[in-house]
Amino acid sequence: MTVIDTPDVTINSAAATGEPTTGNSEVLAWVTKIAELTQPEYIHWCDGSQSEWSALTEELVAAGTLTPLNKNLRPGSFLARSHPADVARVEDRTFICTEHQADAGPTNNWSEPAAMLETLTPLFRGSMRGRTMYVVPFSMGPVGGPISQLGIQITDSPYAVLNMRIMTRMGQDAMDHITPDTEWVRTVHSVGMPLVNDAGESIDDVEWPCNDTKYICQFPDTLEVWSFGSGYGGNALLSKKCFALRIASVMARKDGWLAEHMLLIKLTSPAGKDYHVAAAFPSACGKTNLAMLRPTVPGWNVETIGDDIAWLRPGPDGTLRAINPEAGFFGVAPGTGYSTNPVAMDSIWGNTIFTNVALTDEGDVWWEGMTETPPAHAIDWEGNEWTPDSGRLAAHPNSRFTVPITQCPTVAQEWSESEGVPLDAILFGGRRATNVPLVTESLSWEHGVFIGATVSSEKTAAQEGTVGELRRDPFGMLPFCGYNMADYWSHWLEMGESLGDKAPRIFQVNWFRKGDDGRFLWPGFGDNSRVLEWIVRRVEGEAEGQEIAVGRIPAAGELNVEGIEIPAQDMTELFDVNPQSWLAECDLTDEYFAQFGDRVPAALSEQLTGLRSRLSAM
Ligand code: SAT
Ligand code: MN
Repeated sequence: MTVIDTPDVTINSAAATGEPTTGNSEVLAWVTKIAELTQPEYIHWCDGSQSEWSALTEELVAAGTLTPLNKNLRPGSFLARSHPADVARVEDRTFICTEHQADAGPTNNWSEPAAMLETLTPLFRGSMRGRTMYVVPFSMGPVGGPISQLGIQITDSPYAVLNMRIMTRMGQDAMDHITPDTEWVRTVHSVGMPLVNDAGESIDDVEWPCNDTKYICQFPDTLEVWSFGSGYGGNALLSKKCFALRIASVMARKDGWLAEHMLLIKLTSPAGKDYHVAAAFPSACGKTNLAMLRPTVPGWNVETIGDDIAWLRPGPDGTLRAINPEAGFFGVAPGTGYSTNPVAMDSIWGNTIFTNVALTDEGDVWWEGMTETPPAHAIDWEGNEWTPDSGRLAAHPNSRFTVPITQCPTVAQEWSESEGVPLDAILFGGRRATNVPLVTESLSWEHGVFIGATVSSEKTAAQEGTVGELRRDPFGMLPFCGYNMADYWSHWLEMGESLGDKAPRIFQVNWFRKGDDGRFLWPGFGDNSRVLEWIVRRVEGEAEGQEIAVGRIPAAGELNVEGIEIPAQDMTELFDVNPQSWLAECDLTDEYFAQFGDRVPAALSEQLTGLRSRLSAM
């Protein structure tokens, strides 16, 4: 084993290496160690350049992993089809590895770190044989910014490298900032399909290599991620959920900030004043749509800063500052069309990687909901002939587009402001047919944290006066919190205390309330700007609101519904609070909290008691 101090020294006896792009001995030693373990044929140090992008896309087109799309219709864009069993995050294969199980908490899969490394080591041993190992330096947030963090991903997936270049600030600038005294996160990813077997014989590659065995492992104590067996999205782009949420949430707790599953927008009022709003929703509740909202209220403007992850940190002036640590969107394709999200449609005009959507005869992409009329013929996401009569979906329901945020026509100029934007309001929401009003302001920070902690979506359509089966997803973070969820609530409470009167206001929103007849009561989409307008007026002290048992709702006439037809009866139902049904929900909250034992902060138990007594007094 040689220590690399000059570019032309090979990194170990087995692997040839490109020129290392750093002199940082810690990085070099780590890369060497991973190369010795995984035994790649070649080591490529990524610089993030356009020529590197071109070379990698050409290579993947030749390998059949990528299909170039019609240059006239979708320039610079590619389609990837994954293995049909490698299409989404694998929550049951995702582990938080800490010494004590209680630190991972009851909502995470847990393993003791040494035991997990014992499991992982034989899997990674030789896992990159015959492949190129890519060293991918990246920054989450503007390089060198006060809220940003650095990382390196080692991967044997060039598809992951391409996506990382869109989703992060990837390349030499990030590497140059990884100095001996900077903290950086080490992430290792292998698709787990070596091209040389134990007998030393070569094996043919496939278009989408992966392994039936999958592990997505976070080691918060050592700031490491190890991911094995999957090439897909959140399993393979380790900057995203693994680092920016699971690892970062632990870093944030230590250092007094917050790593959140939130979109981030800038709102401008008719008076020309700017406001910044972050919103947490569970997956599939419309975060991307809200991030790209086109307001129907005249004079208001919404600009996009982020659609999935926000890092919030108190700034020098004591306000809570927010950045989007990512640089691209990894959006769900199905359901995205000009009628639902024209901004997203205009963002993906080109330079986009599509995964698991359908390919049209013209060489463009298609998915359910992209256009009203499906193409007469296409190749579906599994590579088979498809017509509207096939009785199958053309695109996988979790098919995705990866696109740089700079292509978003509504991107705010502040999207790359390294100091972050000052937050005025935080929104929590789920998909609730019953109980939860269209908008409610929390009565205090503690009450807001209680609302965040009890976020849920209904699994089954509920009947009148009853609550459907609830899937709890506190803060939309259920699969992404890197430590005990109850400790995370305590951290939120402490953040509120230290922010004091500079803390943003907390609101609960629910676009999905249904009437007795099963109809949505609220038009949603662009009309959600009406709710944002009320929220801003509350922040400005221009709207009084009306305090009810569950929080503060708009007083009669305060919600601007000019220009839309909402029957008076529907308006009443949108804000209706049925005490019996809410008390039943309080019992479910009690049951939910019980799994966290005495780690549940007293302030949240008090909030539950307070809510019950307000409901009982109705
Ligand atoms: O696959 S990702 O985790 O990146 C996207 C998602 O599931 O929200
Ligand atoms: Mn997400």
